[in-house]
Amino acid sequence: MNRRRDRGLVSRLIIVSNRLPVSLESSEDGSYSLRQNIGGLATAIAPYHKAHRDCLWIGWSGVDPDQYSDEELDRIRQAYKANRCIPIFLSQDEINGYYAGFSNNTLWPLFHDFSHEAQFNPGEWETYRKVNMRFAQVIEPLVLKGDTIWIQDYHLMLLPKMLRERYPQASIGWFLHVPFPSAEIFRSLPWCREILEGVLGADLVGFHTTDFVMSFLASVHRLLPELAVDRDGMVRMPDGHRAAVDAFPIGIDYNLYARTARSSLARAMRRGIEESAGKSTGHRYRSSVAAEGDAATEAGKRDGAWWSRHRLEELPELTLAQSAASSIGQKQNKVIVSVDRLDYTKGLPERLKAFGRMLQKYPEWTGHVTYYLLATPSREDVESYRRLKAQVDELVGQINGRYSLLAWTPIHYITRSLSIKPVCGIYAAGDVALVTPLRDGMNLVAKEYLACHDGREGSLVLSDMCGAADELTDAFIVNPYDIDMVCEALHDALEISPEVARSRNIRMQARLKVRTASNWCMSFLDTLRQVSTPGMTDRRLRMDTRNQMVDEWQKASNRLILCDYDGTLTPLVRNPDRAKPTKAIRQMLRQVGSQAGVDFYLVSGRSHETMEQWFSDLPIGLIAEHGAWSKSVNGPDAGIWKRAPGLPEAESWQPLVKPIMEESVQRVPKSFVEVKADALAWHYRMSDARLAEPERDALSSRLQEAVAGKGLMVMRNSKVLEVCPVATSKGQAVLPWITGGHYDFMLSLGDDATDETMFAVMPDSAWSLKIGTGATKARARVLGPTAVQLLLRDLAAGTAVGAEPRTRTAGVPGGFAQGES
Ligand code: ADQ
Repeated sequence: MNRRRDRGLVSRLIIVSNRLPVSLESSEDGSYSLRQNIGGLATAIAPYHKAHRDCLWIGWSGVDPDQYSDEELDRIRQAYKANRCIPIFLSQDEINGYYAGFSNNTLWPLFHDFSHEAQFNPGEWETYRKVNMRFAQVIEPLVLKGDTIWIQDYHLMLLPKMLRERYPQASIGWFLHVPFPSAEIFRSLPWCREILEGVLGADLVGFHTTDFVMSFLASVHRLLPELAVDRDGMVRMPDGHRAAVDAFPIGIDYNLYARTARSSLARAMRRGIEESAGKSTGHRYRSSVAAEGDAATEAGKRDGAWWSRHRLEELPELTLAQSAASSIGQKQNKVIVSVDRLDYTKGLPERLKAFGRMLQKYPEWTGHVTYYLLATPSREDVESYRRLKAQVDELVGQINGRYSLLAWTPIHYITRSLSIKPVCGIYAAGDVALVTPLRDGMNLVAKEYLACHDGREGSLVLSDMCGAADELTDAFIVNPYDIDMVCEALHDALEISPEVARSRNIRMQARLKVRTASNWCMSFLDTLRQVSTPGMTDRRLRMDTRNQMVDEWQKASNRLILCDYDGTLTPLVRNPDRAKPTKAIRQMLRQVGSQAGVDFYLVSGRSHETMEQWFSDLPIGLIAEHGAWSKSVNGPDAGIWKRAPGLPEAESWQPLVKPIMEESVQRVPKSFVEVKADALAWHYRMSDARLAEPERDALSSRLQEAVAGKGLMVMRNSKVLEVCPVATSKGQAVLPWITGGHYDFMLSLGDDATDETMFAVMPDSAWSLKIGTGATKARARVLGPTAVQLLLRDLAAGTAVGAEPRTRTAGVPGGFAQGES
């Protein structure tokens, strides 16, 4: 029975993922508690879940129900419920078919381009379908009208359609954390059409990168040719529902990693690593390496010892020891780090071979570079994973056996699972991080490493087969299959000067600080709301267009932003005085306005006195009263309020118009008149619309009559009726800036009819963004102030980033240092 209840329009979020963000721990007294899981997904969404008291999270508990009595299971449910989590219990057969089987043995390899590892087992597919149905059945009684449901990852690809059939009006999002393969690979899956149709039950289908979006749409085009993709990039389903497909690159909690790297435990770990790598202790380590070098030289000369039967070149160990000794004092000791789950997608054997090749090709690194390899085994019951573990063990053994000195071992191989503090200690100790997956949706390790090097040097060698490479363009980008290329990049990364490494990091870190996990979460949910709102999909600002805008912004030298305030930068509120800028908005305006080559203007209908009071201390220009007043941010008139020429004097008309408006104030409770230097506005946002709207129409006619022939006009805006001089409009006011030829990037943003006058005068090459519904001349549309704030923060970080297009290291003339000097 459908027990869906009506809760009005309040939107509550239900998150659905394979695993819950918390794991069960039982104590000796028989009670149960829950521990927060670490990992990208849990870290990204858990803060939203915690902050919203009515947000629910549904997922597999990891608890085997056969191990517990009914009473114990009830207590476990209660423990989860206290954390607003609803556990799903799966039997061993279900886990084998749905999780270990179809998810991990079919979808995981296929989606990571390892089709040769993929198994196509109809029984496992059937269990996958049944478990997706189980999820739908658990969710069903919990869904209320107006709820938003956000489903995560490849384990639950059939669920969006199952829920759509139950709730045609629900707002459903689905996000894939791993790559989406090419149509050629995807179509080899016998159930590929069902999977696509399952996912397309969502209103918003999200991926990490625009490349994955394109692969997905290519599969839709090829496998479901009957479905049309409309000009807004939405897939039309036969039931009339439309699914938007877009990219949302996930971030990390930057401050958490930067802070944890500074914790005493992480600092102690870092010191320990540096000492054992011979970075800081120096003396004993050096004397041992030197002694071993001497011994090698000695060995070459003496007769009678066992090695005398060999020529030196047959015993490279001896020359290595000499080489290690000879580079003492010339080579600073360095640490390489990597942190992985032991999975074939992570490229561990290839990476180890590249490290081995570097020691062979550049023997001066012998004794002077230590690789800390944290690789925790996973899925050990699967044969291919066991084989991988054996291969990695063997490679580590070979390299260590071949190159070790008495006081130095090239690879420290750690297979334990470590918690966040030691992991941050390892990251912080690394002069170089070697992050070379053969395929990865995003890869958070690369981002975490950079956060642990906040504001300081430390080089990143990064595979271009992961989503992170799209954003971290200042890294040493490599093809992880190309052993020589990784070897060279590693050598270059070790040799790079600290100043250059630091400046590269600062650019990447500026971006990571803005594109955080919580901003990713906000951005996905904001877009989901937008695509679920009628009238909001037309000209939606998609990720590819947004990227194009950011790209043009970065290439420009002189940038102009013209931004409305109420309803654009900040939400519309019932009492206009309450729209005072928050600390976060002021901070953002300061950040954007203080960038070199950026002029930011707030273009508002508010009085210039209010604008002065709220914003005069910020490095931005102000245009007030729809253009009647303006204050430049630079030039000879910078900081001086100027009144537009030729306006009728306020004393000549305000005494006549104000009493007419005040009559309406008498008739409509909670409405009021705002007096500006060159305008009068009747506000009725706080009033009952049934009373206010007929009065607005009547007042509008009375005002039209009263101001006829006086050079004044009556403007109708969102819950405001305003009288102002004909000669003023935002469009008129911004003309001097946009026609001056000074700016090579221009962006205007606004939400109402007054802003349309601005959009109308923008040149074709400029950007314009409409906030909210309604006909518009703007180039693109976003939902509301949240999207505007995220975009402006991103642009501000982009100015700091100034990233070059992504290039693989080798094969580029001048190598990676190009453009650096
Ligand atoms: P994962 O496959 O989990 O995520 P990744 O993005 O690298 O891959 O995140 C791994 C997380 O686990 C990181 O937070 C890392 O610190 C931690 N970790 C890894 N190995 C560890 C070890 N040996 N010990 C302790 N901690 C370890 C999936 C996709 C990714 C995508 C994320 C988020 O496969 O491509 O980036 O989701 O969407």
